[in-house]
Amino acid sequence: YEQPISIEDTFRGRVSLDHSKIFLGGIIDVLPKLSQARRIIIAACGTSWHAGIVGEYLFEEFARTPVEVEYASEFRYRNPVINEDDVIIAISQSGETADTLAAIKMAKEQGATILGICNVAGSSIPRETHAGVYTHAGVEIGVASTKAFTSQVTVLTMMAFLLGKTKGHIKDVDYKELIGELIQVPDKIRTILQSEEQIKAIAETYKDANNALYLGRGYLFPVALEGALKLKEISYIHAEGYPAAEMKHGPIALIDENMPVFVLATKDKSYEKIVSNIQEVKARNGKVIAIVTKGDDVIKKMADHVIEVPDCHEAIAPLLTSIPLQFVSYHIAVMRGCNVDQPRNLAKSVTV
Ligand code: F1P
Repeated sequence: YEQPISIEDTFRGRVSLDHSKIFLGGIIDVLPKLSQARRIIIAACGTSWHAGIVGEYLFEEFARTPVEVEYASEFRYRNPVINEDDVIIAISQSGETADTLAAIKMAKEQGATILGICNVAGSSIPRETHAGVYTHAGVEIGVASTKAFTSQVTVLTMMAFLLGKTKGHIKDVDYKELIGELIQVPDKIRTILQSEEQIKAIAETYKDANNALYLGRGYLFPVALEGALKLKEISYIHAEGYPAAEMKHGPIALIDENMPVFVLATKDKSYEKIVSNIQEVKARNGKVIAIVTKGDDVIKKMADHVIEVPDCHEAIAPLLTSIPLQFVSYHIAVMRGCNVDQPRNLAKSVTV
């Protein structure tokens, strides 16, 4: 419920009133270095890693900079090739995650430029970085990251637009339009939050499921991963997120009448393909819960349930579509009697 405000706070002072400029003071000195980077490596864990994949899609599309997204918990232990013209972006809500901290220390020793996207000012990761942009999500009480995730994606979106503009890949007119789209996100989330009763009914239907599948394409693939993680973390239901196009390479074998399949199906350039994926699930009697663009009557006729989100640019869709998935997980967890704020076995910052 706080997400419209945490995103507005993350925008504050960083977007001009006429929507023509983005100003990220924390990275202004390294913007030339970032513009010339041969590649960006994003290192993070858990939900922050999912934000990193959204970042990869954004940076490659708008700034045309190659991006690799690494689990910091793997990256730190292998022997990756790192160059002085690489920029590493560490994403961490707490700023204390031991794996992410170790990954950036290693990359720093090898001469890379290190940036941070963190929520907690003065925490260990920002202290190790050369520059960075704080998210302004405020204190996150629940262990499972929710508003921190959407604030991280907000910062990554601003950075990708700014970098794309700086590198000359985004024209002035498009820049203003993209910023205009981004700035509408808090109000659009307020609209989505009004679907609570409908989301509770969906949660009631699937609260006893043993498994769930989450599918998305393009910008919505990382949202599928994040949707599955939220369900796992707080309701202890086994869930898998997949790129929808991978379904036929394995997960389709799991689909039967007991399998709820959450499909991220808003209007974008993969829309026709995602409609085919829904048909494939329905042909195997799977239960489809589709997140769709408001007014989509085509998917409404095919899916068992639809949750509508307002129309938006496809690059903005992760910020909107992740909300109903968080919401469903929350209500399922409450109905199963789980402690939503403090799930078993999880810690807010993993410092060892
Ligand atoms: C990373 C993370 C969170 C997750 C849980 C454990 O934390 O995996 O995404 O929700 O709290 O840690 P951070 O590096 O973003 O603080």
